[in-house]
Amino acid sequence: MTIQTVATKPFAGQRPGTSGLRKKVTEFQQPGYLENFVEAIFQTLGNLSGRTLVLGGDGRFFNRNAIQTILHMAAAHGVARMLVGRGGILSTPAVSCVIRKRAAFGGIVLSASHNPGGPDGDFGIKYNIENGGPAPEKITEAIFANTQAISSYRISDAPAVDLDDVKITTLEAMQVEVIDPVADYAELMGRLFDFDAIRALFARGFTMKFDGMSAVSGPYARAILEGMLGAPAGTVINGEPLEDFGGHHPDPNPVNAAELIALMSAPGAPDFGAASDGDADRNMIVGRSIAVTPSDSLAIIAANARVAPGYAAGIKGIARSMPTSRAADRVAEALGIDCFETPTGWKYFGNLMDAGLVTLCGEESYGTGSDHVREKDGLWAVLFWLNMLASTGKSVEQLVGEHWARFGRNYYSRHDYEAVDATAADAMMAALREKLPNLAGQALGGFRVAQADDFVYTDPVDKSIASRQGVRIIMTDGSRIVFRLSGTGTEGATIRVYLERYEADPSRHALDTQQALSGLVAIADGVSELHQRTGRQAPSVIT
Ligand code: VG1
Ligand code: CO
Repeated sequence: MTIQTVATKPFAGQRPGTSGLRKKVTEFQQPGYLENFVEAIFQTLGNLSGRTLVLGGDGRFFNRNAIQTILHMAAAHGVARMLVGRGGILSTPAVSCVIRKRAAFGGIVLSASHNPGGPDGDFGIKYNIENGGPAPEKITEAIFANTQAISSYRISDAPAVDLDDVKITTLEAMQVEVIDPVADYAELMGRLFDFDAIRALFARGFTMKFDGMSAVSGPYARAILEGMLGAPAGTVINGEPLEDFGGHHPDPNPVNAAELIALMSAPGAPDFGAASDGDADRNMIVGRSIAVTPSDSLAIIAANARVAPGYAAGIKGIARSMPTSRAADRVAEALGIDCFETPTGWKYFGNLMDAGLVTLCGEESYGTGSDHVREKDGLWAVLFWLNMLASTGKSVEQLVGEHWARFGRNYYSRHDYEAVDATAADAMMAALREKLPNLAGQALGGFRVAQADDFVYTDPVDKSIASRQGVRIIMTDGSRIVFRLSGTGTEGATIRVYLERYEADPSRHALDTQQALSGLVAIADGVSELHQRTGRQAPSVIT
């Protein structure tokens, strides 16, 4: 067994997006493509002797091949020890948890998250640093630069490593420790939440369905909900991770999880419903006939955080991505704590959490989490809701209704236009940016523009600047329209239009969301000329 140096060439377009490098599986299957990116990671990290790295993925097609390649390259780069989830499986929050708990140097996460899997689907890879969170831009840019300069990679030619049993083996001089993918994570959850209260809730006959969408959250949900918390068998549906996610689109929203939504409005519906995404970092919370918007979920968790033992001392601050609704801002104000507004993508929350400025973070895209790890965490959010339901004895509908009555309701929706011609999308954004200086002060369809800009973020901790993070039009009454292009799509461009309107009056809290936002939708279309420019008459997905 020897270490080989293999000649290769740089590949175009290996620039990581919102959440690492995501491409079609067929692109990753090109000889040298994955190796190029992994070599670039190792070159960026420098001397790895004595270091431990964590490795695992969401189990999608190509996961096992990629794990073997990465292990063999890690051995060739002098990594001392690799911790790998059994079967190559680790959810994104579990990687973050293991990095922190075992004081690893970093980790490699294999996932394209909510993007479809299978031979015709997507694959993805990203590097997480020693705080357990996604590498900051400084590192991802260095990795990208290395992918452009590479002419060879190093890899061991040793036979494949057996990953199906929890045990320690060696590959060249490197130790490979196969770990139980669930154990560390489950232990952490048990410390954060009142498992006794949740167990008692299930023992009283409380019913729930958790939709694993045939992705990686299934084993975690089964072990914790059905195993540790005593929920009846069958509580977790679609709980077996499949390489193609059983054809599901593992992006938990009311459109993709239509089966769960239907179940929750049918006669005899369970008390509580939840779903997670491909790599288990997202969550959808559903009550009887109500899907909780992620922005509201963040705000409600923040307002009730003290019920959970891990948050009994209160929360230090909240951070939300810019397009996320301002529901959490009102809670922060009431609690007398800060609410930070960051660009889209979890990597921007890391510094705030490390500096002790925030405890809770959230994104409108069904992502919620806290400083227990440095990734968003789907099952964590579900357990938080269970803890709130158990401790208050209230239903999801009650918790949401009472929250709106106290803080007002932020009507919120995201309209996605997927697989749009990239040139048309870029032209639309460029034209919008040009209009911005003239929008302030203008009256638009019953609203008046207070501020129109392209969001620039200055990290309060390291002062790094991220610009062009989304065009926003903010009205004098606090309503907002935000436009940005997705950084995770793999086909053409995806335009996201985010719409928000605040309503303080409780007698107007039961409006249909799309109706409540229709005025803003018309303004968004008028200002952006989206329909003319893209030839699309309606969004591909409304959430
Ligand atoms: C999307 C979401 C963003 C999220 C990102 C990664 O990014 O909008 O909020 O952080 O996915 O989530 P974009 O650039 O397509 O809008 V995941 O579950 O893919 O790690
Ligand atoms: Co995800």
